[in-house]
Amino acid sequence: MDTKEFIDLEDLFGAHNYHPLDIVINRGKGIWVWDVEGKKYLDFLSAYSSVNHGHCHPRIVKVLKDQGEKLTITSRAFRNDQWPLLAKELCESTDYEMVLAMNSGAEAIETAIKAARKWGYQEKKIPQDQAEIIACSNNFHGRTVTIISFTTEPLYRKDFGPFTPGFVVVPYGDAGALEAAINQNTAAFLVEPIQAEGGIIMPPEGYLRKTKEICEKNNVLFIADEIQTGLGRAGKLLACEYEEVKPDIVVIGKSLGGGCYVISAALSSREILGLFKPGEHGSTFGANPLACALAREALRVLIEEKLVENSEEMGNYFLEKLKTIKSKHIKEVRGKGLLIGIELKKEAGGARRFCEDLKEEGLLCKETHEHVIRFAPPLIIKREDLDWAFEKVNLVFQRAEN
Ligand code: IF1
Repeated sequence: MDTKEFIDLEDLFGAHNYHPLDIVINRGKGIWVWDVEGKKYLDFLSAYSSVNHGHCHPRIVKVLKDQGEKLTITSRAFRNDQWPLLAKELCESTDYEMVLAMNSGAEAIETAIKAARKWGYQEKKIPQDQAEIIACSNNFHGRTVTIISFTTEPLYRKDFGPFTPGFVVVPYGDAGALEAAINQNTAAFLVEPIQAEGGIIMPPEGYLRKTKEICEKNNVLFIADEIQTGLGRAGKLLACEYEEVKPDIVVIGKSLGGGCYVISAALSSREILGLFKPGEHGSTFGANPLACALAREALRVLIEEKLVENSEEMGNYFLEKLKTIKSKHIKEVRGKGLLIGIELKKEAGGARRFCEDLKEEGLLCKETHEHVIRFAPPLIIKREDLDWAFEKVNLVFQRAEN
């Protein structure tokens, strides 16, 4: 079957909840993917940071095979031999006391919300059903009904109500607004260290530290959504490290599964996660031995191959190179580590056409929020591959000048 046949089939039987670039991928290796016509592309999106280790990393695929032949799913009705080891290794490498594993990012965010509410009632003594959680404008935390209850993007909400109460939204980047929104029923503040989907938006310097202090002063939990920014993507193991902030709860996902599987987690203290009692929360697949074995190897690869350091170094290198592009269409180039965005001026006609052009040149990336081209290559990427990518990006912008 060729590209068109696959697309027609997908459009006939698959729900149209996405508008993908028209490339049908059937193979990946490291930073490269191939389409069904055999054409090779540099993956500059990494499945939204799920493939930080590169496609089909040999060490991770080996664990997929070995564990896949040994034991995969047990449910939490029984214990398995991988979860205790992952829990220990994850806590030790992030300096947290306890972890709760789920599957998707949205489920781990839901877990953090439930933990914060429970803490609010049991520890902070908020009256039943009165707990409030403060989130930020322009946030992206997932797609469940509760999570879209506090999105500010109409597209994610329209026709999906009624929504979950108990959320308040304040402008992202404005610590004063957070302080003003806190009351005696506030259980937590939920924030992304960098808003990735929001357009690679970085808050003003000091914002995370300042909001963390405000939370501490008011006995409010600080929850960081590091699903996209964490595990090296933004150049640190956790992006909150840039401001030496240790969240009360941190949520990770995406590349925790090494690009081979799904697993997410909420990490916190014994005081907070210890509040969950048997039966109160869970998931059939959460902490299954296949996911845990893969996450263990993914963590080891991340550390042993120094992917966090590489992300910081290569990110700085590429960001500086991008800043040298002369184009009437570029408003700003910004990012941290290998999470980089080029914001275009409104007159540029949207980021989509640039992504289409880059695809033709063999570079796969995706627009976010109409005017931002997002670059997020696998963290294993080397300087010469970034040089190659830069030539393509530069070419596409020079062509668009006329
Ligand atoms: C889609 C974007 C990325 C996330 C943060 C939680 C979640 C995500 C910070 C939920 C998920 C995804 C979901 C995917 C596209 C994607 C995305 F385009 F929306 F902006 F990555 F940048 N917190 N992000 O980024 O995690 O439940 O999906 O595992 O929904 O189309 P999930």
